[in-house]
Amino acid sequence: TSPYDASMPLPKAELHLHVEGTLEPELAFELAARNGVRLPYGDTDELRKAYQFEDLQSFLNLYYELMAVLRTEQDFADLANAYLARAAAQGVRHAEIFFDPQAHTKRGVELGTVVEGLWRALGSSEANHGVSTRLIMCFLRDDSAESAMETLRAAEPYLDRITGVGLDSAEVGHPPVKFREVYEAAAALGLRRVAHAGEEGPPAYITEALDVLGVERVDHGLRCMEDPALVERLVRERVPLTLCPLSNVRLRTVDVLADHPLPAMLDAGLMCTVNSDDPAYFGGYAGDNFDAVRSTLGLSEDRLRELARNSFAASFLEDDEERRER
Ligand code: ES4
Ligand code: ZN
Repeated sequence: TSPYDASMPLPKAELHLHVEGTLEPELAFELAARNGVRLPYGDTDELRKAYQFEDLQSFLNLYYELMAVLRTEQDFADLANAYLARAAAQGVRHAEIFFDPQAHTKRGVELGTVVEGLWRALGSSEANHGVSTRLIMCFLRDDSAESAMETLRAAEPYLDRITGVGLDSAEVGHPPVKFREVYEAAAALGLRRVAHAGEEGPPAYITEALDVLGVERVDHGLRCMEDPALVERLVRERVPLTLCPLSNVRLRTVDVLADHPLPAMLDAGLMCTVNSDDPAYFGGYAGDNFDAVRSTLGLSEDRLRELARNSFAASFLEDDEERRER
């Protein structure tokens, strides 16, 4: 019950974070130089000017373009280490980190390079940053189900380091049911399941992610608010939603932060968490998202503590680990 103190950020877990979305312009240019990759931007200022998005797709175009600089294990290690240092400084004690294997394998970067590289950072994160981690492999929903299944099979040698699967990229027109068999196979391998749903897509995609894919959490889930019966179900089943307020503003899912439905969602009894999504692109890491909803949405200290508590409760940490992190 201590008053808010910005010098002591609230301990929290980050549950919705794309590691490729933590690529800051400075690191992008450093890696481009190291790998002899030419970026179509003169410098970091010019690149930053490209960070004005109309919608999810306009962001994804830049997100995939900049991945060209990620080529070696060390690149992925440097990327993840930079994220973990920033996250730790903002009170993140545990991070469940998404990565997009197909975005790399289709450019000729092997899955092993990605996983081994990320693991160089994640494997020593508790010691180096005081942040425990989990890795969640996402399938690109605008690629085929066959490609997703091939990716799952290719990941089998690395499953000791991969906790779960997710579903991301362009949502509309790519309903969860497209990935039914892939998620069944993932479940059979003992993987945890999450999926983006209801970011730009309709509430029906949230229902489908729960019923067809068997997800334990819904990433975003914002548009559930259009369907009162769905809200009631999500409340009753205590389905965690990993919201990303600054992302929603930058991708124009909400007009301005002051209009964000987070307060109404909490009032409805939904199990919300606050996360950063692609912090290098959307103007803030986990603590910045907490600060923004605190100052702009006027959430009480109790609500902020509830959000932090939810983040650990909705994580894939075991109960004993969870108590230690908090
Ligand atoms: C993403 Cl904000 C968002 N939505 C869907 N897919 C993504 N991949 C990276 N960021
Ligand atoms: Zn996301």
